[in-house]
Amino acid sequence: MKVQELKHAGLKKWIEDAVALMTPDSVEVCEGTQTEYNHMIMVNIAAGLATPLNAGKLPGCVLFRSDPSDVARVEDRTFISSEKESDAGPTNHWTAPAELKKTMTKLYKGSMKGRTMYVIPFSMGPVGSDIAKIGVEITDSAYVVANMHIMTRVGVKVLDVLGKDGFFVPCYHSVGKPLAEGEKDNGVWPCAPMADKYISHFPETREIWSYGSGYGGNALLGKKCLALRIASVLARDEGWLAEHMLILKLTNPKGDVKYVTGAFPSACGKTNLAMLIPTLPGWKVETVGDDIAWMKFGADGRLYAINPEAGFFGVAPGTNYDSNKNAMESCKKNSIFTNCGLTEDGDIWWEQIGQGAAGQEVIDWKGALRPSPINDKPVKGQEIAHPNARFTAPAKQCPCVAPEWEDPKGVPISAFLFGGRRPSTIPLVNQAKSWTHGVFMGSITGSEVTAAVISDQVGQVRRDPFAMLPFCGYHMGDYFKHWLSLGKKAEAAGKADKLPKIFFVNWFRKDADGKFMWPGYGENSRVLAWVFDRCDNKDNCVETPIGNLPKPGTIEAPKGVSEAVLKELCSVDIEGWKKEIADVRKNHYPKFGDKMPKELYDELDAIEKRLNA
Ligand code: GTP
Ligand code: SPV
Ligand code: MN
Repeated sequence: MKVQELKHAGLKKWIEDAVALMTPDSVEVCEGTQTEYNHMIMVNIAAGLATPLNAGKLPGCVLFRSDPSDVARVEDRTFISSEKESDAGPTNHWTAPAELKKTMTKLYKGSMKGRTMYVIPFSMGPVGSDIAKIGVEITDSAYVVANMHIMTRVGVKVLDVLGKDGFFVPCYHSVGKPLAEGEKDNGVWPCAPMADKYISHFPETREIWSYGSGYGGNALLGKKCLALRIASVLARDEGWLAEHMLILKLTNPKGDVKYVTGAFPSACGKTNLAMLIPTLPGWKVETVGDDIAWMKFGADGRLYAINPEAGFFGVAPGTNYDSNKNAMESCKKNSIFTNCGLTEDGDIWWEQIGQGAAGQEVIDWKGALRPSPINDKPVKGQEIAHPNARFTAPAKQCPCVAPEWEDPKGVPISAFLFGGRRPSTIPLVNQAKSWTHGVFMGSITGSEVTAAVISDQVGQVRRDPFAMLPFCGYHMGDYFKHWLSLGKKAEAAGKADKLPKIFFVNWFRKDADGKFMWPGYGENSRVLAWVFDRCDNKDNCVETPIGNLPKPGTIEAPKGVSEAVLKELCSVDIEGWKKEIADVRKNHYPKFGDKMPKELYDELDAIEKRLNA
């Protein structure tokens, strides 16, 4: 479709201005059809950027290899550019909007030369739903267009909802690699050097400007940029929640249903939990979402969640038929693989995929030919797939997707889980004593940093409040206040009992040999079942200084876990917790200065007192 055919004058003007600035060779407005998707894939194959995979094994699938400098989110190059620095807060990078726009305008000048500008109208959330938000991304990357087709709802149907003057979040994206006359990509992933990469958000004007990266959350702007950073600001202003949370439907053996969300930092198990196959007989998990939840209060006082996305951008390494069969099934057709290994017969391969490569040589994510891996164990620094290699798969292909996953009303949430990779101290599961205590738990969430982000902190524990550290579009202290205010509002309305119950979980405790003490994956259903019963106030917990822990016997030890280990996982490490509390008091809360809510300091004092009693 041509720009001239657009009915929305504001949208047309915005595109025309971008064309004048970025000077692409041509412009195309995306219609969202299958033909268009196929064309995008063909364009990428012709440019040498995509390799078609074995159509017998993986029909409709392709593999991309990105530039080694462009393999994950770049937090150091991500900006929250509010008018006032104090509104971005201490955990975000900030530059004044006028200055940042000046710098980026220079970069955008002529940045699409030799390329096509694609205009992608997209809806986060089912098209036309009250909760959905519309964005329009302009991009010079056919890889981005193909991924957005899977991850969001794209095209004419979105323009219809937008009408002549509807609101949309304008999103600029350029890979920052203009082509000279006659120049082609020729198999080289286009992007700009690190120092020129910018992932910028202007919360007041609800704009996103991204430059220099073609990868994941840096470039698919509906996901982290719109659905979390901009949406968290909208949510604060409008009284709802935009969170880095999976959404799952849990059914017990009697057929009773509860919906649970979970906020774990990047690459800490959201996709896996959302698609879990319970080892506990009679229990069932179905997927509503695997990464982001938007939640609004219903008239009944309950929080209703929708998944704003339409696909999964999932971590490939570690995914196999034992750990996550449903993810493997989701991406076996019509999917895009990025930075995975390629076998001689056109199959994908990655570390911990379940087996070696059956004698076949493989091409690694950097394009080098490697001897056949005899097993699937990762060798640090020598990985065949990049540790943040990903699959992009349509959610509707997931065998366990819940029938109501696209219900525009959303699903009523009974429990929130917070968690992260914590090798010590933090128990398997712990229920908050109150909403405020739950907000406290969310606020002190920490995790070992994973390969989902380019950082020199990988492997070290850092605080990642609510798993939103890289995704909160405003001051984190104000964000804590927003969470507290929802509890107060519910209380004032006499509906505090309708709020979700809050839990902290940890699948990643390690023993003295550095081995995981809990098998995780399907065995996490034991914890989900305990949470389910907690929501019904069953007599299955003991009160402790840090919260409600499982009563002995209410979680049965899975195979390979001794009673002693289970006991250790479900008890309070008093000395460890004293250190935890001291660290929060000294190194974490003071970061937020006078924006740090007093209620959370009160919780800290109360826990400290109970630990010392
Ligand atoms: P993002 O997409 O980055 O937000 O990640 P995510 O939170 O969805 O994480 P995901 O489920 O993709 O898991 C990331 C990695 O953790 C994978 O390699 C998984 O195999 C591994 N993992 C997930 N769940 C568990 C678990 O219960 N135990 C252990 N040991 N590893 C897990
Ligand atoms: C994450 O890092 O939390 C992701 C991957 O889900 S990305 O979309 O690249 O942000
Ligand atoms: Mn994520």
